[in-house]
Amino acid sequence: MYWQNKRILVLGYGITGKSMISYLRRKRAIVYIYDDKLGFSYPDSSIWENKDAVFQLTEADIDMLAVSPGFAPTHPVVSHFVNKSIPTIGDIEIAYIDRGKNDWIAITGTNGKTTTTMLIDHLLRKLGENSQTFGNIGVPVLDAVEFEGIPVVEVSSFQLEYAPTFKPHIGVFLNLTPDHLNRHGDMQGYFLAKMRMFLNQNSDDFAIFNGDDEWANKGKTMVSSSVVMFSPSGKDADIVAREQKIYVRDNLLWDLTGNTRFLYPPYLEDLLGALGALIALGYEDKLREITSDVLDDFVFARHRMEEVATIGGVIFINDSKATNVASTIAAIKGFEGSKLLLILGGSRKDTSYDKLAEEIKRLGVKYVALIGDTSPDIKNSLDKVGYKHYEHVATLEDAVRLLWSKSQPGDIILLSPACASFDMFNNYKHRGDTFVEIVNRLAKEYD
Ligand code: UMA
Repeated sequence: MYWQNKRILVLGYGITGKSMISYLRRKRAIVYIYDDKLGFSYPDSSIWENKDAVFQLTEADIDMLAVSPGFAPTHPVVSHFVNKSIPTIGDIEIAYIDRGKNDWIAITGTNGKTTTTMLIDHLLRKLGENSQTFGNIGVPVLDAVEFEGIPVVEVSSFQLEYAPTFKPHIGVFLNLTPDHLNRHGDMQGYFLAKMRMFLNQNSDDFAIFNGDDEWANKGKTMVSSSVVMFSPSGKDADIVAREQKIYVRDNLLWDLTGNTRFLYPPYLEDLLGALGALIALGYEDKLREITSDVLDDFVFARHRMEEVATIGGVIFINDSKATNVASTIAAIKGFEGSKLLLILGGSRKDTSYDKLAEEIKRLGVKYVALIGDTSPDIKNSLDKVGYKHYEHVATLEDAVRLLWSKSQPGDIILLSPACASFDMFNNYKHRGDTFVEIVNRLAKEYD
């Protein structure tokens, strides 16, 4: 009963915070709560006090901080207690300690984490295993403590900042491109946050790295675990894709000919990362037996290249989960630019939009609607490359209607904002759902 009578201050009253509060209370910890929006709450009290009350607490009152991932280590409440040498942990750390098993499969990277997590879970089930997804995908990791099967966890860099001893048996590193730099300072800081997951591993564990990614190649030199490399572009690696086929150490595993969903480059990368995890677990022969047919009933996550509707021959796609530049570039590369009308913009993350602007120009994207806090920054990048087919609008609805007025049958209207959503929405799901509502309204008007 490690948590019994421990005085723990939980930061955040969202998905993670609520899950930590109920878990720790069940373990008979003494739980204080703090949230910027709600204030401060003493144990066994249902009253929210003024926020500042939290700063009255000292090391004599609190044994530990249980931090939700959204709180940066520089948050004044976190700093207040870290300066008093109070340890900080998060839900992954608590779940890891209490589960006490070396069977975690964890997936990290900038883009594709959710799809890869879902693919590993899907393939394990097809192989007759009992598995379940947890973590950043939206399911609190503490639900994994009592889970009898294999936990497959999507892990963000934010969560890893509060998971000092967490060690997955299998860790997958998909890719690293600029994101969350306002939190991690620079790419090196972001990289090291992701690498934390691998640094506790030993030679009995496996680290799966994407050989096509420059940062993953750096990562593989830093680990003590067994390394499995994969390469979507067919470079020398344990698992490669060549001419629509997947090979494991030169032996054919799966023939993907005609499988347009998984030959789409971002998904091919996710699939190879997932196969890396399964092959490390010893499933190579069984995977060969069940063939790639097992992918046919895989359902992708919502808000990721989700086809919403076709109105008057114009296809509307919701890619609200594209909260960074790399993700949007990957999305638009899959289309012929001249037919593409794009909604961009959202809240700031200290990112440059120059590369995205270059791609928009190069592909000949038909029109861009800019929304949100970052629209002046994106405008500057578009101006720099001489791209002129854009307009600022106030709302997502205005953006959809503007692009609709510029479109013709055969075109694609894509929400792939390259930015977080917090300036106008609660999160990317809220933004995606709003987009779907607007498109459905438009469909009704058109009928
Ligand atoms: N809060 C503060 N101060 C802060 C930050 C948050 O008071 O500085 C409070 C908010 O008022 C709110 C609560 O904390 O009441 C929210 O906590 P949170 O931001 O940690 O979010 P959760 O609801 O706990 O959801 C988190 C993840 N969110 C973040 O990391 C920002 C969810 O990932 C995850 O699904 C969930 O835990 C379950 O594990 C979302 C995400 O955007 C999808 N992740 C980022 C990404 O994928 O890029 C990392």
